[in-house]
Amino acid sequence: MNVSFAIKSIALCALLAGANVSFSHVSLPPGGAAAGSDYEAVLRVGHACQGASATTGITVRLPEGFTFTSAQPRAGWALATTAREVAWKAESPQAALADKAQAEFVVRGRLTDQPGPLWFKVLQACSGEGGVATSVDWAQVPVPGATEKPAFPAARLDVLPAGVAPVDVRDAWVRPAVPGQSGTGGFMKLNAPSGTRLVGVSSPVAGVAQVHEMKMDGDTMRMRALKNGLELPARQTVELKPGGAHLMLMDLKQPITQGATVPMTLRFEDARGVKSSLELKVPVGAPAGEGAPAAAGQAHQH
Ligand SMILES: [Cu+2]
Repeated sequence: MNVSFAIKSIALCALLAGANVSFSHVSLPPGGAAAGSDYEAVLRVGHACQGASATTGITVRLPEGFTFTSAQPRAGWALATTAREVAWKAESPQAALADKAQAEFVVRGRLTDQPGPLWFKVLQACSGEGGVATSVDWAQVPVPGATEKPAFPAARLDVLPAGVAPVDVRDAWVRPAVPGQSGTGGFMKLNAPSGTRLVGVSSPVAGVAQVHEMKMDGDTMRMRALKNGLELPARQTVELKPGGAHLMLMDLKQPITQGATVPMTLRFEDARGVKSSLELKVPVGAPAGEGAPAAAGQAHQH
């Protein structure tokens, strides 16, 4: 495996902070999915077309590299599918999705063996003032190297090479440690689109690294290693934070100074026993901002 491919960098993606989790367009959960795997594309719609009062239709054009198997029906909506397109249409104005309501439209299929980004293009049909029909085509694919974000981006899925964990990591940081201090903590937000378990951590700066939890022992709060790892339920953000579960770096081999970065490897194992890992470069010091991705798909290397 190409190492630079697997290393997910914070700095490269800082400019995109928050863009992936925004509900301002039709999107897929960040974090990606393994090449060759069965994948449930959960397209999130967070609002109607601009100026419209309701969403009345969603049509997804499936990308090459995604082999359709099924789509989730929606009560009150007609569902029409072909190998390349899935369309939901509200059967009545009452069934339409109100402007601010959030909804998920689910397509299942199998992913290509080829790593790289896949783009799901989504036509959102809406109804506006007096029932006037409008639509937005979320179909723009960003041009590599372009600094400007497209106004109507297609929903992106990062197909990850074998061994790279389909887990989104944000707001990662390591607490500074002065010379002589034996240990410090690492903190971040983890989100696994299909669910997995964080089973281990390692770093060249630490002789020993563990996943820790905080537990009451009598009336004292103590930390201890999580023997079976930390469960990451599908599409739920699990926060490693001071006072809670965290990454423990012990037997430090160097001072951990503010502004430096700490390389670390997170190891995961999913319910089927498939192992994967993520290479991170985590900044030392408090997180720079909300939502900064520490791990983004390889194609995030804009
Ligand atoms: Cu600890």
